Amino acid sequence: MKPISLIQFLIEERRAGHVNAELSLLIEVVARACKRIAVATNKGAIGGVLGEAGTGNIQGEAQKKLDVISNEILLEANAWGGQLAACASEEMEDPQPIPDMYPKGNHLLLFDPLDGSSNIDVNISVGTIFSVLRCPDGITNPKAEHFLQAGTTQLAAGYVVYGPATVLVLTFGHGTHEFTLDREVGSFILSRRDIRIPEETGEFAINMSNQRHWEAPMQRYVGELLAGKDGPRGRDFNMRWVASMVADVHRIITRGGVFFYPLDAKIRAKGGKLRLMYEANPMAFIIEQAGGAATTGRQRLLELQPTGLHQRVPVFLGSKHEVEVATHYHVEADSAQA
Ligand code: AFP
Repeated sequence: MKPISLIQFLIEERRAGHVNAELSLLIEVVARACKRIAVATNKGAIGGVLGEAGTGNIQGEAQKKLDVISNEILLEANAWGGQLAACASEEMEDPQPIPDMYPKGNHLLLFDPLDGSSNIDVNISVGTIFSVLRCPDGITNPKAEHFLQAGTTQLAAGYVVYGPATVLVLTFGHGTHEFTLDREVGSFILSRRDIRIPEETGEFAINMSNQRHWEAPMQRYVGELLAGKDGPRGRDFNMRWVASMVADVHRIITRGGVFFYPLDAKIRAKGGKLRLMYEANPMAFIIEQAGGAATTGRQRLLELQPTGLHQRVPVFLGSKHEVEVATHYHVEADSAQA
């Protein structure tokens, strides 16, 4: 079969009425920016891009040089295209308006430019996560409040994983599709259409070092997985944990599994570890469109009404059955306490 490039795929999606011209152009621009980030990450030590930038982001986390470079690449690529009203990023406190010299569009773009960047210096996969929203009608200079839309309103979401291959996974709400970067040709080529995540799985991902801080229902759920064949679940489970959410999610998109970043006593005051607007929501959209489930442990992630641009939430996502079991344990424990 003849390879289908991302551009061809986007034209097909336009013809099918799944995207308009503006949104399809926006995705092309984001994909092009991600190719530049792939080049920068691939250079590694010889590109002089590894190590700390010596600055902190809005969350008070140390920024890597590649966090700053990736953020600039995405901002610069998206400023002039005419599809956006503003961008928001993990690396910036407030949304960045589109400079007055460029035309403005009616979309809002949110991104985590380099997720898992603490892994970059040890040559483990990292990635970019993005989400596209519609700019509310009549708003020409969007502020943070205009981005605070529930995940169900996302027009598109995607991630790019910079691993042994550079892979883009994308949804417009009509299935989840994967594209692999052909480095010689310089194009993303459709490698899997309409991905389906198996509903059952024997593989889970969680940072076990936080176990003593978890809530009782999480202790119960993971305790049962660890008990294996002899426990109440009657089967053995295997654990995988990369600590780059993009890489962990990509494994789930490829062979099933579940990923948890639950609430724990250490992070309770912050609301969770992962960011709702540019990590949890886009991943939840991608996972649901592939037949998986995504919750906060208590409710469907995509239905959560955001209260802040950098809001953090607990995240449970992946193969439907396991997400449902873990969520059920939390809901049941809450109602027993009520
Ligand atoms: P960084 O981008 O700072 O490396 O954070 C990555 C991340 O947000 C997510 O990709 C991982 O799942 C999670 O943090 C791992 O965090 P812990 O090591 O604190 O469990």
